[in-house]
Amino acid sequence: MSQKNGEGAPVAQEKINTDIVTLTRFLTEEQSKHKEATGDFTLLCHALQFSFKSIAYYIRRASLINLSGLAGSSNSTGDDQKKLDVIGNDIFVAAMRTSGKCRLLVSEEEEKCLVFDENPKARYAVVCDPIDGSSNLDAGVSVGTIFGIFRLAEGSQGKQEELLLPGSELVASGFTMYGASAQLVITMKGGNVNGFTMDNALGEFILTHPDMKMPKSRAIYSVNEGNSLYWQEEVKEYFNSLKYPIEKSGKPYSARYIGSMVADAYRTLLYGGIFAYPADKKSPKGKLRILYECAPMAMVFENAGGQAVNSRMERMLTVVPEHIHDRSGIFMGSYDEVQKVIDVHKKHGH
Ligand code: AHM
Ligand code: MG
Repeated sequence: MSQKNGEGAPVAQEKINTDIVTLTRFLTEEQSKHKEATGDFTLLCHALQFSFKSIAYYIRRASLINLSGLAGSSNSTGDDQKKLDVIGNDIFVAAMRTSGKCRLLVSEEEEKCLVFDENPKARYAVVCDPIDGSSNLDAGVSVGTIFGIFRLAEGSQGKQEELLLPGSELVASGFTMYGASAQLVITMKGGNVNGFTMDNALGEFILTHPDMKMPKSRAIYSVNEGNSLYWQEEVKEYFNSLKYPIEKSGKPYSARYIGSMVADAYRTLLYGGIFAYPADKKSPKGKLRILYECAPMAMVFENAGGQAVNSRMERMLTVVPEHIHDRSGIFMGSYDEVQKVIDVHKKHGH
């Protein structure tokens, strides 16, 4: 085919990647590295993948409904947002139940742990926040799903108490961010962090960010400063030290706070810096949930070369929740940035 003015290059000259690593291919290749693998974990991940795709699809559709809502439709925007929270949870629950590989499921949207008795031989437990940051949905801000996977102990009775585990027991964790495109970040215990981008035309997550490593330091902090009245002195001192550097040559840090953990975490992972939601005098246990928000994120950040600690400066992955919806303060980010918070706390005898 000859190229006419303004018609672009002929197909034969386009650079087409014919050897794409999809999430499905990635999981198959990972499985083949483990001779003992039965394929159960891979099947569970396929079910997870389906729930991410579905949630991404419904979030995009909901935005359209909102647009028509603004133009005078009888649908109240608030109602639709609430429905989307429920839809996200229902999609997740159905995907996990029907995977046949999930015995226990903890969701932020469910008061009790769901026990799938129909899968008594299933060896995995999943913890998740199906749509984190949902208070932002109205404004079209990126929200996401946070997830973690535990392998149940031999002889498990399928009881929710079995999930009061530290994040160091997670076999895999990650999150998706439903933004301009859907991004998926996943890591396995002791492994690399890999980032995938949803190709809507192919309907596949494509490996676009292999072996993600976060910058060792970066002058960006991300925290809800509206809570500073309630912060402990150490926390105030730490953030002040970022804003008012002692050295004359020192530049103050930039502030970036979206208020949607997945979006703040994804930016921090890519650009570096620190994300924090400290425990304070008003919320002595912090806001974010240990099992399905803090621990999965901590594993991603550590495996990408960063650090994550709670408000007592304990390694986040060692924190054991007292109940499935237990909360914790968290500081996570670039290695050197988190070290600065730890050092300020040490000075105060923590
Ligand atoms: P949610 O699980 O009810 O959506 O709340 C969690 C969200 C996080 O995404 C975010 O980091 C935080 O709450 C923001 O809280 P705040 O509005 O207090 O700054
Ligand atoms: Mg949440």
